[in-house]
Amino acid sequence: MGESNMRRLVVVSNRVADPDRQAAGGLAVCILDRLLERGGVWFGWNGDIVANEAGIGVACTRQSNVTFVTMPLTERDYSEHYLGFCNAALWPVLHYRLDLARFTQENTEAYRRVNDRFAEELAQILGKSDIVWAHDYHLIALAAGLRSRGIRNRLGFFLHIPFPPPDVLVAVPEHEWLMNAFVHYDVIGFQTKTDQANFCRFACENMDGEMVADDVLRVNGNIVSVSTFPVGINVDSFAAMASCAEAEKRIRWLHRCGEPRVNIIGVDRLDYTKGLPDRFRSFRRFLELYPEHCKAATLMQIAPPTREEVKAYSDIRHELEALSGEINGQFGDFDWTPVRYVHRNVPRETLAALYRGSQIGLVTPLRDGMNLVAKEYVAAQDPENPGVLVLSRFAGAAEDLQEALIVNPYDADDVAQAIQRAIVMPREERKRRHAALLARVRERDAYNWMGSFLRALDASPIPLAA
Ligand code: ADQ
Repeated sequence: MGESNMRRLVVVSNRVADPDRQAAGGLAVCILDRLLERGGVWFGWNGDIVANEAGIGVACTRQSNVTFVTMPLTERDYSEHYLGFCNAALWPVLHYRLDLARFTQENTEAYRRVNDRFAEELAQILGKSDIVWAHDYHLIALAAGLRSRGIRNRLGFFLHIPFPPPDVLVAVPEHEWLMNAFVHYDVIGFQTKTDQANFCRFACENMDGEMVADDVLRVNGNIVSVSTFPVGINVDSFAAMASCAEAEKRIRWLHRCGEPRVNIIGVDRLDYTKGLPDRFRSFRRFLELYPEHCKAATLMQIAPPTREEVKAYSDIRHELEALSGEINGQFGDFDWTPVRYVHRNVPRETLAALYRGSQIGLVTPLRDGMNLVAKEYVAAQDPENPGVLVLSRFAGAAEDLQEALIVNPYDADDVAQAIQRAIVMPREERKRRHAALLARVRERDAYNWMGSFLRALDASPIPLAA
């Protein structure tokens, strides 16, 4: 469908991307590109924190035909809504980690309050025919706030993280309120079929909803289109970064930093969902089971800090530092450091080169919505001599990327054996697996993800809500 006659797109996300500070190729860039193409608005938090509500002002800036409408959070909102409910309650529960979830009544209230404030401000700027696309778990209740203000526009939502089965979801305080608010969206998108099925199960079993057609749910008098839209990357830009002359130089450097090596790469935000301690333990198990690789195999783990104000995040940092010290102490030698642990952000160009220079991409989250690192690793490989992706069965990406070596990240022996299998895999098998993976990554790239979601939102036969 041509996009010229399409309605104005209003993207809403917790954090609005700063157009001047985006690394090329990220998901935010893809969204921005599409906004620039069709014109639109990006609405959300600007990252600033003010003392109290009196300090909240809505700011409007323009770049080409995109308007950025942003506002700050108060200190209290930041602590109770963002850190408290979003990142210490919803994030762990939606990743099946009830053991790490922390709940307080104040935090739940703050989530309501901030969603309501977003709805209030957004309602003021919405034109009659705009379509709204909200992103992620911070904004589940936004649609209900808009509907209660009489907004009848088409509203879409995409969840970037997993959606757990009903038995797990009910651990969220006031989950009934939350789910009743959720179903005011017209289109709800998930990363995987499993997430979609979990959501529909909750709606049908706990809310008297019913499936009225494939992917169409009637619940509480709303008709909701519920589908899967797996997130992807910009394959060509990543592949180009990985094979440019500068990348070649970096790869030569990587290979020169020691004798012939098996380079294993891990790249993740330092988040407990990414399974980093288990990964380090698996690597230790690999060195125990296959001592012939001592002095040859190195795990480079790049893990930039994130959400450090939440306790579970500082805990994991300490655990990882202790583990990498232990492994290096136990196995390392004056000419070999088994684990190289880099706790900071790295430019995307460097990441691309590191992926290409590594024989194994180790992507072993305990639970992940999709995991774009797995796709970036595939895109960065030399098709004539590709590395092997070792991928957790609990990453959304595993639904699609079946030609990877699929592992159980909780089982150190399983992961250790997969590393060994990757090392000895014949080139022909690596090429065959890589070609199949690359085709899948290409087919489901960032542009197709956006395009298919927007098509569903633009053109779905759902009547506008009354
Ligand atoms: P994240 O949990 O952030 O995203 P992921 O999909 O792996 O996880 O994306 C991380 C991105 O950050 C990748 O593009 C990666 O290259 C980049 N990155 C990681 N470490 C970096 C470093 N040290 N320096 C620079 N860049 C780094 C959430 C969900 C995922 C889902 C995405 C998109 O948790 O499951 O895939 O959203 O929907």
